Amino acid sequence: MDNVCLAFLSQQDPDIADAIDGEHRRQAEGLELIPSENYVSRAVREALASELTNKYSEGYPGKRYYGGQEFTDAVERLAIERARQLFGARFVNVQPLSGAPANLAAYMALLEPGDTVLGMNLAHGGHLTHGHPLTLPAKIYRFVNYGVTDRDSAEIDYDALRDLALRERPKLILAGFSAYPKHLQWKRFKEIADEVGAYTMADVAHIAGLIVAGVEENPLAAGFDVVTTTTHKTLRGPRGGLILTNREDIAAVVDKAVFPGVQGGPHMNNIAAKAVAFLEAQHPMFRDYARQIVANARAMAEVFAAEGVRMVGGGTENHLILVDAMTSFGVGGKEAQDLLDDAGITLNKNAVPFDERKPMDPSGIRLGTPAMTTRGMREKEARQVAQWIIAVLRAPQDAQVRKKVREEVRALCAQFPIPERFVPAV
Ligand code: DSN
Repeated sequence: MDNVCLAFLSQQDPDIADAIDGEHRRQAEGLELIPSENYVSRAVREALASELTNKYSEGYPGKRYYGGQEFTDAVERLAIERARQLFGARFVNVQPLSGAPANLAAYMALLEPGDTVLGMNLAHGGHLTHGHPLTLPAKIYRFVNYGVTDRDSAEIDYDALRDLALRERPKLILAGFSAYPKHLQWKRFKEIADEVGAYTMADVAHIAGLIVAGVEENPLAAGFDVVTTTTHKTLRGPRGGLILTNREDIAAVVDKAVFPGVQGGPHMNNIAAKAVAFLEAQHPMFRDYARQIVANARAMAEVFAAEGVRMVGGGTENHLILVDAMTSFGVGGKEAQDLLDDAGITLNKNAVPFDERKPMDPSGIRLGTPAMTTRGMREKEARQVAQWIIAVLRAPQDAQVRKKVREEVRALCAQFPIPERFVPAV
């Protein structure tokens, strides 16, 4: 067993222990390029595995329904205070279990059933929870989609968004993405929302780590009413969510929406792990990591551009790249994902704007640099990874190419082991 933390589990439940050990090895030996994934520190995992998982703590610090809260209150207060400092927010709710419940609670706080929301089209880089018809929010509220200008520039069409807002008179304008390689223009969103009297909400799940490091602009500084995020992407914490606001009136309704509106007892082990990750993110080393994420993504994009690979928007301004695999290599997104998996490189298939293929087998692949940057890889390695991707996708029939890349990937990963800690011990 490679994973030294499974002493009890391996004796009691070898099946689960073996599966976890396999995942441990997969992560250690493979190159992780899914832009929403990362590695947490050992300290975060210790908090996650702690006795706090045993405790029920419905309510908020100082206002719980059950007894025995002296330590849970301390944990949640620390998590709130650290998140406030990190994001420059007056009010933070640290209880959302992940991004989807955070968004649902934010909608519940701001909207009445039937209200209109403008959210970015999933097919243009938005997110399922921003109004996809299969989701609960879309059954409660009336979502109208906006998108990008055209196939090539792939910039949000802010003029069309303004026209849509004037026509639809939304109660809320939502900015955020899961596959968009450009900066969001928070001020444009805010101006349009102000013109029609709408609330502004930013879902910064992908770029939260870049925001707290000052690499991306903070929508709260642009006057946004509410910001939601996950904690496990660039922010490099445990799986979880957050809701932030500078408005006291909104903070009060957000707290009621999270509990009892959407959730029951908070997962206190998870909140402790968030607090640990926030302390790590306050360290100056986190800023270096965030800057390097963007530098690595640019280095990869430069190789793709030089080799004539088509990227949505022509490159990247953040941590992620959308490659049009179909146009560039004649290989669909699903096949590209599988071929690269076979070569030890994990990323995900993804639609490109105005994609003519189906969502389950779109034209694109989405890749990002947060996890490889956490391992300490820099531009030189990023350029090498881009060359490997090109080599595999240019030779889809050639298993020898994939075998060679897999061996080289494993050798590179051995040189850059997943770190156990990101900040010095105190
Ligand atoms: N599944 C996440 C992502 O990969 O972007 C978003 O929820």
